[in-house]
Amino acid sequence: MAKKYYITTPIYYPSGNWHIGHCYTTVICDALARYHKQKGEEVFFLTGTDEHGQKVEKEALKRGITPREFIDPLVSELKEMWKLLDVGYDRFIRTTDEDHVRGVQQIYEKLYRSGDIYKSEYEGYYCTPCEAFWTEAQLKEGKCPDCGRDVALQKEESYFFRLSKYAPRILKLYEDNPAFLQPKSRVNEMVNNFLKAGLSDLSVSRTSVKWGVPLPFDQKHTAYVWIDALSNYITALGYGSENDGLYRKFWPADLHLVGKEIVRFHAIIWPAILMALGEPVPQQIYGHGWLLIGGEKLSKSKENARPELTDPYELVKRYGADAVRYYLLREIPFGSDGEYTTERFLLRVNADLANDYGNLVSRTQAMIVQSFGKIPPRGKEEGPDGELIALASSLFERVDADMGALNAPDALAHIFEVIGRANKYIDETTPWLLAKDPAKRDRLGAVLYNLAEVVRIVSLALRPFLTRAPQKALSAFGGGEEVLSPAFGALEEGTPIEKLAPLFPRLDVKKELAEVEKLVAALQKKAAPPAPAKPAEAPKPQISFEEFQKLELKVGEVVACEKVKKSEKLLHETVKLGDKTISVVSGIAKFYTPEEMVGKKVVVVTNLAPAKLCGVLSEGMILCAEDGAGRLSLVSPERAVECGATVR
Ligand code: ME8
Repeated sequence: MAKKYYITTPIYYPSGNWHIGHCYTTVICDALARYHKQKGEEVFFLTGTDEHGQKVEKEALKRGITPREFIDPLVSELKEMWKLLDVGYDRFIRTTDEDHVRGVQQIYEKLYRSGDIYKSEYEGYYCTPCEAFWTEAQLKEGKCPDCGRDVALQKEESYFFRLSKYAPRILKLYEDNPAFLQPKSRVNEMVNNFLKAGLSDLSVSRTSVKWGVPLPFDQKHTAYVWIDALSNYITALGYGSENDGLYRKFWPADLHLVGKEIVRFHAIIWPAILMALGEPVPQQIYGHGWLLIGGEKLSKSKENARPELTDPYELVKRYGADAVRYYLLREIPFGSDGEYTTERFLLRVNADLANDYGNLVSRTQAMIVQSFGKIPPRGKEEGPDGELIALASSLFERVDADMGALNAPDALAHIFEVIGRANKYIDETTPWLLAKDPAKRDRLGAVLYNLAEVVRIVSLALRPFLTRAPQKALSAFGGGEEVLSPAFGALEEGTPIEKLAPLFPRLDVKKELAEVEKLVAALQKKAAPPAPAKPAEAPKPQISFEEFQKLELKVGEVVACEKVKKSEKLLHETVKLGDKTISVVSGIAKFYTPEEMVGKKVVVVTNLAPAKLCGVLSEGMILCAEDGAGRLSLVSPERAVECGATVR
């Protein structure tokens, strides 16, 4: 029976603005999947999108559209990106897919019944961009310790998962099975930063987020997005359904490849959930490093001011899928971060693909076509032949060891070692001189045969990494079965051979850099058009009277007001509402001075979840009207009314 191999990428947030950093995890997974397929294994490669949660809900609301209307075009863009990069997944799961939603509900139901999920109340801080909960002690200067952005204080009824119960088993899993979490440094991070201190139970449901999977046993709660998202690895295979053949065949996964910032969710929460379900844990979780720009993680907000071309669509359009894949798979030492520059990209692609590989293929095939028209006889070995043949013959063994360690950069380095040796062999054996001497025709044949075999073997070895050029190089060898043999010498004498157009254009890197800089400037201009007038707001979706009634609006009086330190926009007001006062932070410092505010009667939303803004607690929102130029004006009752009066 064929060995099976189940590999997954994380499922992507439909954030848009896709950049080359986003492609990293998925291109590596694709190369691994292709590698295992080439070895004859039965592979299942899963990717998809993580579509629920507060982030999407808020973005859609901001635009006055439904979450689905917001997400669908972004999902199409992502799929288009994978198509351009020749990413050949077996399933693209969306967490809005019906079978996934049912699967998540099954998981919650099972955990609730077994007592691993219980009802309580959540109070803590939430980072919406990371969709992560934090305690006050975990915050860094009041901000999210992962991304440094603002967090909101939240208090609500919630179901909890008994994560604390599983901490000892997770520690034991790391000890007994060092392969489970790689690279090793991530184990130390997990143990020292989280497990050592013991784990708290995890809030796994929300009442304030509507855009999520409703819990089967309590419909006013939706599933916490990370539990929803992690479950995709098993729901995609039919876990919990009648149709669970794929699950029985492929689970446990051989590899969850993820960026290092989400190792915590995969290496702590996910195995605990699986343990609670009584299912096996994945064989391995690998936390890879990041593509950096200027020393920081490449992300859509940071790339802007630089002349780097980070847009995958443009990169593929200009340099081809092979170039982008090659850069990602070769340049960044596996497990570490790597700085991305367009110059490094161009130099890498030009030196390795155009000069070394492309040149070897076209020189070899052109010389054979010119001198023999087909594959010459192998001839006898002499001079440097033995060394070249030995290196090429043992290539698959080295690549296999590298890929077993998931190390694509080393595998490619080994392939390019053979390519480099073959180019040197051409200089040593000078076939163009041999061709001039009829007495040396046998030797010429032997040299060209060896080169043809090296071209064939390296192209075969490159196939999982580059999807276009190696295939073209291989198809020039007549297309017989022997073309796919890993053995040196499999190519038969007399095999017809075609002359190929150059596989990669040679680039003038300096000229190209200047062109790219212009392109980036044009892209940035397009991305940020001048915005003189505020665009008309899209109408918000209709709400029912019941929904409106959920808002608690009251008249209040500002009894004290001061500027919020370190902020140009914020004022901190103390607002009297009947016999109590609340603390409110508002973004109106540009339009009112603190002195002007004191004594003003205002309308306040008083049942908004409390949040901390620049470290100051805000327990409500003062309503303002905004004019066409973005100026704010307080909304006040027209006649005198007492503080605390209800606005309806
Ligand atoms: O984290 N360098 O999704 P995501 C390398 N939905 N990799 C990068 C990168 C960079 N500069 N920027 C992003 C999520 N990535 C969750 C996953 S799984 C159950 C839920 C990688 O869209 C990142 O590390 O933020 C991750 O592997 C992938 O892009 C998707 O990230």
